[in-house]
Amino acid sequence: MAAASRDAPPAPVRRLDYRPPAFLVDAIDLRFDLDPERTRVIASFTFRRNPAAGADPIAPLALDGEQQHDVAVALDGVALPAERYRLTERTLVVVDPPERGELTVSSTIHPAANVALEGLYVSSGVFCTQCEAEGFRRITYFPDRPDVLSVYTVTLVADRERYPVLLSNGNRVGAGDAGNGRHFVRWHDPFPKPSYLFALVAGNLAALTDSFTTASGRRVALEIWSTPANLDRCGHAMRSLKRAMRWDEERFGREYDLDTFMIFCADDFNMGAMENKGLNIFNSRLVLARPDTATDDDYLAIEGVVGHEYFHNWSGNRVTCRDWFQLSLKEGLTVFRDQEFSSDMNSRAVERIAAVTFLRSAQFAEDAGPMAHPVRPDEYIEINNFYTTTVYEKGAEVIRMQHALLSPERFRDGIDLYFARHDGEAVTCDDFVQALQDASGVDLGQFRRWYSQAGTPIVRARGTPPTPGQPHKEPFHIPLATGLLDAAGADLPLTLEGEPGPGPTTRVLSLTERRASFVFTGIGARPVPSLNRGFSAPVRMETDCTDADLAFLAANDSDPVNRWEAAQRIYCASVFAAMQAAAAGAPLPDDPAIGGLIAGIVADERADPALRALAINPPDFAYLAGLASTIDVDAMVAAREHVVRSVARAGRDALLRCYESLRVQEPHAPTPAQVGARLLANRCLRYLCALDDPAAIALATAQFDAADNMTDAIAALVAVNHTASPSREALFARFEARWRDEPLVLDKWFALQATAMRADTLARVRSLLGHPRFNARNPNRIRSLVASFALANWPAFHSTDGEGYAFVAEQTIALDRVNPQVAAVLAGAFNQWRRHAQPRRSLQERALERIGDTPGLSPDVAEIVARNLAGYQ
Ligand code: 0A1
Ligand code: ZN
Repeated sequence: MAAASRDAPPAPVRRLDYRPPAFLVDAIDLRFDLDPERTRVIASFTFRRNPAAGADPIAPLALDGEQQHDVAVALDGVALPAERYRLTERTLVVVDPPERGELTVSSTIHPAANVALEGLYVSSGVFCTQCEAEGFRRITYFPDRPDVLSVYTVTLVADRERYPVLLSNGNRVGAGDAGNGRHFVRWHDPFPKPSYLFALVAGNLAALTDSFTTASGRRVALEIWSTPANLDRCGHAMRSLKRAMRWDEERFGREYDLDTFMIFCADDFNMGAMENKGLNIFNSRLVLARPDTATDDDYLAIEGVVGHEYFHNWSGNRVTCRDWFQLSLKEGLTVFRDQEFSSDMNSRAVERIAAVTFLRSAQFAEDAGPMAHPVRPDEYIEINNFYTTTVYEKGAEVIRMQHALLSPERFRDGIDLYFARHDGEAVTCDDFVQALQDASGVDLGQFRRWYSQAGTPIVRARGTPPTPGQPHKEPFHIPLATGLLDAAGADLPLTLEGEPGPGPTTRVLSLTERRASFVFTGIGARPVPSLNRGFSAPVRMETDCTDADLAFLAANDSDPVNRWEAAQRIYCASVFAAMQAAAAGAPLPDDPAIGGLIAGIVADERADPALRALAINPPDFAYLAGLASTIDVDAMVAAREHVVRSVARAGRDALLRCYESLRVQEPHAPTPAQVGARLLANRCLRYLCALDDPAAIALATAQFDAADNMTDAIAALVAVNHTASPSREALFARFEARWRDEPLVLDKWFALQATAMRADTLARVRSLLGHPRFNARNPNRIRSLVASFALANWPAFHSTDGEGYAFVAEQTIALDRVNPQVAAVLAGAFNQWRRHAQPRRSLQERALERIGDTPGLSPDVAEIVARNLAGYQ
C-alpha cells in the first residue's frame, strides 16, 4: 500500500534496549551570551564513568546535540584536537575519554530562527526555553537523557535595556555589569536535575509578587512574570499557586524546597505548561484571567494546571523518570494529584464527571486506533508523540485504582515511601508500584498489567479487543466499586457470603479473573445494580440494565457519577435508535422518554445546578463514535441533532423557566454557586436556540449585551453558532470588534467559527487564515482555528466531498516545516480512519498518503502517518 517514493520513518527506540549512561555529569556550569541572532553558549561540566554502567568499560563519552554551529571543545581546560572527537549531525563523541574530567563545549545557536519552539527561542521579544523531552540538545551538547542528574550553575549575559530581567532555575546568587551595555545574572540550583528541567527566560518583564510560608516556617518568594500590560490578569494564577502549595503540604506532606518559585507566561508555547525546577513556563492561556476575558472553564483550567506544574516539583523533579518510556511515572501521578486538588477546591463530583467525559472521548478512542499504546509504551519513533491521553489520563486512572485498592491511608504510606526511597533518583513505573506494595502489603503483581497492556477492557463481556502488536490480553486486576439499590432507591448494605453483616453500601470488588461471581446475602427483592461507581476503573461497562433501571438510577443513585452516567446512557440509546433509522433511510423516531427525562432533571431544583447541567449534556461525537462498530458520520450527526431538537421541543417550558430563574443577578464572581448557575443557564440557552426560534435567539443577544463576564458572552455565541440567523453574524462581528487586540480572547472566536456546523465553515476557516490577527506560527492560533476544525468539527472535517480532509492534509504539510510537534497533532485527526464507512475511509486514507508522500517529513508526523498506514486492522 505504501507508495514507493515514501521515506521510511526513522527506526523506533525500544524500552527493552535501555542501558544506563556510560558517563555521569555531577555539575554543569552554563554561560549564555544572549542575542536573538547569535547566542553563544559555553557549557563546562564534570564527567565521570558511571560505576553502574556495567559491561562496557570502553563506551565512548557521547553527547547529544542538534542545530549548533562553531563548535569548540576543551578537555580539562585544553583545546581538544580534531582527532580526539567526532562531530556528526546529532552527536559529539569524545574519543578515548579519561575516567573523569571537565569538558567545555562552546557553540552558537540562533534563537530567533527557532520556530519549532523546542530549545531556546524568542516569544514576543522574550527569550525562553522548552527542553522536555529532548530540547536541551538544541542548546548545547550534553547527555540529554533524564537519568543524568546534575547540579546547574547558569550565568545569563544580555543587553541591559532590552533584557532587564534574566531568570533561570534555582536561587539567584549573583548579578552585575558585563560591559558594553550588557549585564549578567547568575543562578544556582542545588537540586540535581535532568537536562529536560533546565529553563531560562530573558526579557523586559514585570512580576506579580507574593510569598508563601511553608509548614516548616520557611518563606518562599512567589513571582509570576509577564509583559507589564498583563499583570492585572495574574491574580487568579497566584491564588491558585498558594492554594496548591498549601494543599500539597496537607494532603501529601510535600513542602517546597527552594527560596523562590517563579512562573513565566509565554505567548508562543507548544503545550500547556512546563514544570522546570523553580521556573515553570506556561502557555499564557493557562495563566492570564480576568472575568471579562476568561470563562469559568478557563479559571478552573488555570487552577488545575498551576497545581499540576507545582506538584511536579516532587512527582517529576525530586523523583524523575529513568527514561521516556516511564513518562507516566510523573505524568499519571501528577494528573491524579491535580485532579484531587481540583476536587478538594471545587465539586468532587463535577471534577470526576469532567475527567471521565474526557477520558472516554479521547483516551478510549486512542486505545481503539493505531496510536494505542500501554501506559508505559514499549517503543516510539518521536517521544513528543507520546504526551498522550493514555500516558496522562489513563495513567492517572491507574494511580486512582491503586488508591482504591490500597485505601487512602495505605496509599499515602506508599507515596511517602516512594518519595523517601527515591528522592534524587531517576526511576521506573515498577519502582513506583513496588513502593506502594512494600508500604501497604497489598499484592500488586497482577495489577502491573495496567502498565504493560494497551486497550480498554470490557467488563461483563468477553475481554479486551486486540491492539497493535498485542493480540492476546491477560486479565487485568480491576477494582469495581459497586452498590445495590432497593426499590425505594436506598443503598443496600453489601455483605458477602460468609461475612458478618451488615457490609458497606459501596464495595470495591476486585476482579482478577476472566469470570468472577460475587454473592451478597440478605438481599430480598431484585435490586438495581450501580456498577463502577465513581468510575473506579477505566473500562467499558456492558450491563443488562433495562431502560427502567437506568431511569431509576438517573433519579436515585447515591453516587453522582453513576446518576450522570445513567442519564448519558439513556441519551446515547436515544441517539442510537435515531441513528439506525437514519442509516436505513427511515424517518427518525421521536423518543418521548429522553425529552421527559431531561425536562425532569432541569426542573429538579433540589439538585446541584452544575450536576444537572452535566446530566443534560448531549454525548459528544467522539464518545458516540466509540460506541459504534462502524462510524457513519451522516447518520450520527443527523441522529444527534434530531435528539437534541426533540429534547429542546419537549423540554421547552422547563428549559426556559430554568434559564430565567438561574440568570445570575449579582456582579460576576468565580464562586461555585455562580459557576454552577451559569453552566446550567447556558446549557438551557443552547437547547432553546437549537430550534432556530427567533425568541430564543433574542435571549442570546440580550445575554450578550448584558454580559459582564466572558462566560456569558461566549455562551451567547455558542448558543447561536450553528444557526442561520443574521443575529449570529452581528454578534460575531461585535465580538471581533471588541476583542480584536486580545489574542487569547480572539482565539475563542476563531475556535467557534471553526466548529460551527454550517455549510460555509470550511470557506470561513480558509478566509480566517488570512485574518490580520491570525499567525500561522503561533500554536494557540493554530489550535484554535485549524486543530478545532480538524478534531472537533465532525460534520465539516468529514464532509463527503473530501474537502475537509484535503484542507487538513495541506495544513499539516505546511505546518510540519515550521512546527512538527503541533503538525503531528493535526495529522492525528485521521487516527480513526479505518473505523469509518466508505467513502470517508478511502478519502482519509488518501489524505494520509498525501501527507506521507511529502519529502522531508519530520519524525513527528512521519510516525503518525506510518502507524496509520501500517497493516493493523
Ligand atoms: N511536562 C509538561 C508537559 C510538556 C511536555 C512536553 C513539552 O514539550 C515537548 C512541553 C510541556 C506537563 O506535563 O505539564
Ligand atoms: Zn505534567
